[in-house]
Amino acid sequence: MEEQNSIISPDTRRSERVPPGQHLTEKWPVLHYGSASKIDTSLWKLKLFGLVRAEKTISFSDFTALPQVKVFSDIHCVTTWSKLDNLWEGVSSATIKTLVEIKPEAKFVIIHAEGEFTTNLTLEDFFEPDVLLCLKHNGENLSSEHGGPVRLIVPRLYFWKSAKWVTGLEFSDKDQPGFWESNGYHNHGDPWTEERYG
Ligand SMILES: Nc1nc2c(c(=O)[nH]1)N[C@H]1C(S)=C(S)[C@@H](COP(=O)(O)O)O[C@H]1N2
Ligand SMILES: [Mo]
Repeated sequence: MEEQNSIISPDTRRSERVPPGQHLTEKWPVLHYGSASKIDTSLWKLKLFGLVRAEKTISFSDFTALPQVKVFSDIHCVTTWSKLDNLWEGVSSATIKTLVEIKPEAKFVIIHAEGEFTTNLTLEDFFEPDVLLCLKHNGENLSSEHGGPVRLIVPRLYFWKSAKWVTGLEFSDKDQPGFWESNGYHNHGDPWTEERYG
């Protein structure tokens, strides 16, 4: 599964790959608040807004024409399951930086998803080289229950930061705790130090 031209998420190289309090699963559970969104790719758009020089909206066909990367990473869900050896494919957060000019006051990105769901990241966490807006998992298009057509993948943090059905990225000078962060989860979510609950 691990391929030569992939970005290898550094946590997959740890001698103990499973963070404290986690256990392994082979299956890929489906978890989200509310019902899964079915999104027609002809209607899907990604809005880049907030503290940027000029806001931009990208269609699905323009999005899929952007350079693609592969990222090899593990999943760690705060509900204690971990799933190793995932190969993701999509658009790196680094590519987003080439599409809009982010103002220097911006320190955070608020990820917006279908159904008013949001989650928050520092720009530092968002621009780690293994973060991507993902289209495929292990060679197959993401199913709608797993967040297709486009979800975020943030390999170094608990999986609730990996928003499904992403529709927008808002650059901000203020941190804005999102859905799970406002409902008891930690604001950051490092699995290695068990930043589980706020
Ligand atoms: N839009 C949206 N994305 C979301 C969530 C959600 O409720 N809504 N839940 C998060 C949580 S808590 C987890 S564990 C993962 C689960 O992703 P999966 O169903 O693909 O395993 O999605 C994350 N992304
Ligand atoms: Mo979760």
